[in-house]
Amino acid sequence: MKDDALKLKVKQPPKTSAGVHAVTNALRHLYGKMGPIHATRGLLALNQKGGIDCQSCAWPDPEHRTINEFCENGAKALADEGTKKKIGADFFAEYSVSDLAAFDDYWLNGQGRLTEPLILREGGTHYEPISWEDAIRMVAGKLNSLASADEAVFYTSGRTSNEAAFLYQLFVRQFGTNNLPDCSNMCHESTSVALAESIGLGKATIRLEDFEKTDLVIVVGQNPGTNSPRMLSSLAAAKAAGAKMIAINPLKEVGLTSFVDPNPQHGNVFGVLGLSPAKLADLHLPVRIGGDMAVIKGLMKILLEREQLSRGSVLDQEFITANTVGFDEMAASLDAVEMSDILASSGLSREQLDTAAQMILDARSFITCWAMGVTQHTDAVATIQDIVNLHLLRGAIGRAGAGLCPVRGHSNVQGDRTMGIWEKMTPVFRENLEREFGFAAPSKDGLNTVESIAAMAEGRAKVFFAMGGNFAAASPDTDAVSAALANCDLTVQVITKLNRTALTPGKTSIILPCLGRSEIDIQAGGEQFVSTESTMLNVQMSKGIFEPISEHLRSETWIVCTLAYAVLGGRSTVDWAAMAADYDMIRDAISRVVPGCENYNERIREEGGFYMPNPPRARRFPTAAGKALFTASPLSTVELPPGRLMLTTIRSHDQFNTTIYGLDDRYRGIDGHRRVIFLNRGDIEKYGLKPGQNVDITSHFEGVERHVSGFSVVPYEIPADCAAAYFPEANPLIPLGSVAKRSCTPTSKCVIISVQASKG
Ligand SMILES: Nc1nc2c(c(=O)[nH]1)N[C@H]1C(S)=C(S)[C@@H](COP(=O)(O)OP(=O)(O)OC[C@H]3O[C@@H](n4cnc5c(=O)[nH]c(N)nc54)[C@H](O)[C@@H]3O)O[C@H]1N2
Ligand SMILES: Nc1nc2c(c(=O)[nH]1)N[C@H]1C(S)=C(S)[C@@H](COP(=O)(O)OP(=O)(O)OC[C@H]3O[C@@H](n4cnc5c(=O)[nH]c(N)nc54)[C@H](O)[C@@H]3O)O[C@H]1N2
Ligand SMILES: [Mo]
Repeated sequence: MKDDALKLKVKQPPKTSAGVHAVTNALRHLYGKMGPIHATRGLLALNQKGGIDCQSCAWPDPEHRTINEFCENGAKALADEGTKKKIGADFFAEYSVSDLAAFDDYWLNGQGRLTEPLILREGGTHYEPISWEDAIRMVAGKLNSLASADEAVFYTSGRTSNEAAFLYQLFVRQFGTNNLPDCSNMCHESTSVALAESIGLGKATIRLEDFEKTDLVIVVGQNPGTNSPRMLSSLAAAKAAGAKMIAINPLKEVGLTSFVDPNPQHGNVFGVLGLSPAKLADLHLPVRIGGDMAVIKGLMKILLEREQLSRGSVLDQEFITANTVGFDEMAASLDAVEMSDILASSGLSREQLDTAAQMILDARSFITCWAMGVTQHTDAVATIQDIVNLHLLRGAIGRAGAGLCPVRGHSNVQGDRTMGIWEKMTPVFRENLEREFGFAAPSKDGLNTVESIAAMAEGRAKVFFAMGGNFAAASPDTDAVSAALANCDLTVQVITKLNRTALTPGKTSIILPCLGRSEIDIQAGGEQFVSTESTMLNVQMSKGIFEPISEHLRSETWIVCTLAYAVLGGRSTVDWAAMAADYDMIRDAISRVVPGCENYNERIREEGGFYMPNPPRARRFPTAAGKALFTASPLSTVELPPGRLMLTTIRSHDQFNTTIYGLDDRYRGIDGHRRVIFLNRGDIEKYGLKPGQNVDITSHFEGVERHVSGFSVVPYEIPADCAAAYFPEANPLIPLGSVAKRSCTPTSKCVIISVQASKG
C-alpha cells in the first residue's frame, strides 16, 4: 500500500475537458487492448444505427450521427470488453481464490475476459472448469431445493439487454419470488420514486433536441465530462445557441467548465476547426455536500419573493392552475424555512443564490440535469421533488427546451426497469404478465439491494444470483456485504470479467461467462440482435460485430432460458427453447406485456428505433391526482458534529463503476493512485495534516465505526468540512443502514468521517 502511495503524482487539473487528449487516450486503450483492425471496426460501429449501443452510459444518440459518435470513455469501455486477453483453466489453476483476492480491482480487470464456466466447490481453494450442463443442473437443483423461492435473490446490473431482462424477471416470477434487486436501487431509485409521485413517470421529460432550444441548463450533482462525455456535445450545442449554464457541485469539475469537442465533424459550433474551447458553466455554485435541497429551496424562495413584488412576473399561473395541485401547501412550507438556514446548509451566499435565481428568471425555458450527487443522499427524494417544484413554478416542463433530465448511468438501466426488473410491479405490468403467460405472479414485494444484503446476512436468503454487475464491490459496507455473500450456500454470477464478487464467494460459487454486447450472438434461429433504452426513452437495437473471444461463452438470453427450463420444466407455460432460438419471439411477448412496446419487432427495426410513451412531455401527468404535484417538505440538513467531515464518494476518469481501467484521474490532476482523499486546504491545516500524508479514515454512524487505511491527502478546491474519495475504495466506510428515505438508496454521497494520521 505504501509503495503504491509513492506512485501518486498530483498535478494542476487541466483547464479544458475532452479535446485532443481525449482522442489520444481513447486510441491508446483501443489499439493497446484490441489491435488496430478490431479497434477501428469497433469504433465505426459504436452508436451507429444498427451497430453496437455503447456499453458506457445511457446518453442517447443524436438523430444525425457522424461516423465517430463515441467518446473517450465509450472507447475505453469497448476496449475493455473487446480486449484480446483472456483467462481460463490454467489461470485459475495457478491462482487460488485467496491469491486473487489479494490483488486490486485494476489488476483483476486487466487479466482479461472469462472464457468458460467455472466452479468453486464447497471447501475448495481454486475455481475449476465445469460444463454448462453441470453448472446449470447444479444451480437449478439448488434453487429447487429451497424451502421457499424467497430464499433466493436475483440481482441485475444495468448492462443487460431488454430481451434478457424481460425473460429474467419472467423466470424469477414464475419461480415464485419478486426478489429482483438491481443496481438502480443504488443509483437513480430516488429519482424514480420522486418523479413517479410528482409527475406520474419516473423518467426524463426532455429529448436531445431540447438542448438546442433551451435558454438555461442547470447541472446538479453530475460530472458529465467523465460519466456521460457525449452530453458535453449537447451542453456545447446549447451554449452555442445562446443558452446559459449553472453547475451546482462541491467540486469545480473541469468537464463542467470548459470543453473542446474531440469530434470536428460536429461542426463549427465550437469555433475554428472545433478546437477552441467552449466555455460551459456561466455560474458555478460550490454547494456543500448534501446542501442541494437548500439551494433549490433558496431559489424557489427568491422566486416567490419576486412574485410578491410584482404579481405575474415569475409564476406561470396558467400552467399552475390547469396542470398542478398542491401549490399552496408547497408555498407555505417554503415560508416556514428561514433564508439563514438555507445559506448555512448550502454554504452559499445570498448573492450567489440571487444570481442563479435571476438566470432562471431570464430564461423562458430551462432544463435541469442531475445524477448521483443528488440521488445518494438521505433526503434525495424530497430534493428531486423540489427540483420538480422549481420547474412547475415556471411551467418549465412539457414544452420546447424545458424539462427534467435525470441522467441515468448504466447503458440499459432504464430499459431493465421498463422490462420489469424491479422488486415491485405496477398493477398493469402484473396483469399483462399474468395474462400473457397464464400464471399467478407472486403478490408480495421482493427485496431491494440493501434488504437483500440483510436477508443474506441473516440466512433468510441462501442463493445469490447476479445477472452482471459486481455486487460485493458496488454495494455499501464492503465487509458486511462480503460476510453476507459468504453466508450463502450458493453464489452465481453471469459476468464477462473476473471481479471482486467472484472472490467473496458463497459456500459454493459458480461463474457463468457471457457474451459482451460487442460480440456476435448466433442462436438456433440465426444471428440475433438485442435492444436497449436510453435515458431519454429512445429504444434502439444493438448488434455485436466481433467473433466471441471464446466458443464457450453464451448469451445472457440463452443462459436465462436454459436455466429457466432446468428449474421450471413442465411448471412453466413459456417455450423457453423457442425464445432462446429467436429473440423476435421475446420481443413479441414484450409487445403484449409492456405498455408502449406495441409492435416492438417492427418499430425496433426502423432507423433510430422508437420512443417510449412520455405523457409529461405532453403535459399529461398520470399521477393519483391526474395533475403534476407540488410537494411540501421541511429543509433537511445533515448535522456535522465537531471534528467530523462530510465525505462524498465519486468516480475517477479511469473507471466504469467497479471496473478500473487505469489509476489516473486526468481531470482532477491525479496520476497513478486511487487511494486518495480530497480535502480543503483549511481543513488539512485544521486537522494538522500535510499534503501527501498517509491517513486512515473512520466513518461514524449510529455509534458504529468503520475504517479504511492507506489514503493519501490531496489538497483540493472543495468547500470546508467536505471530503471526497473514490468509489469503490471508500465503500467499506458506507454504513449499510444509512439509506435515502423512501428509495432505500445507500447514502454514498454523505458519509460522516474523521481522518487520522496513519499509524503504520
Ligand atoms: N466513464 C464512466 N461513465 C459512467 C460511469 C463510470 O463509472 N465511468 N458510471 C455510470 C453510472 S452507473 C452512473 S450512475 C453515472 C454516474 O455519473 P455521476 O453522477 O456524474 O457520477 P459520480 O462520480 O458519482 O459523480 C457525482 C458528481 O456529483 C458531485 N457531488 C458529490 N456530492 C455532491 C453533493 O452533495 N451535491 C452536489 N450537487 N454534487 C455532488 C461530484 O463532485 C461529482 O461531480 O455515470 C455512468 N457513466
Ligand atoms: N460508494 C459508492 N458506491 C456506489 C456508487 C457510488 O457513487 N458510490 N454508485 C452506485 C451505482 S450508481 C451503481 S449503478 C452501482 C453499480 O453496480 P454494478 O452494476 O453491480 O457494478 P459494475 O461495476 O457496473 O459491474 C461490473 C461487472 O459487470 C460485468 N459485466 C460487464 N459487462 C457485462 C455484460 O455485458 N453482461 C454481464 N452479464 N456482465 C457484464 C463485469 O464482469 C464487471 O465485473 O454501484 C453503486 N455503488
Ligand atoms: Mo449507476
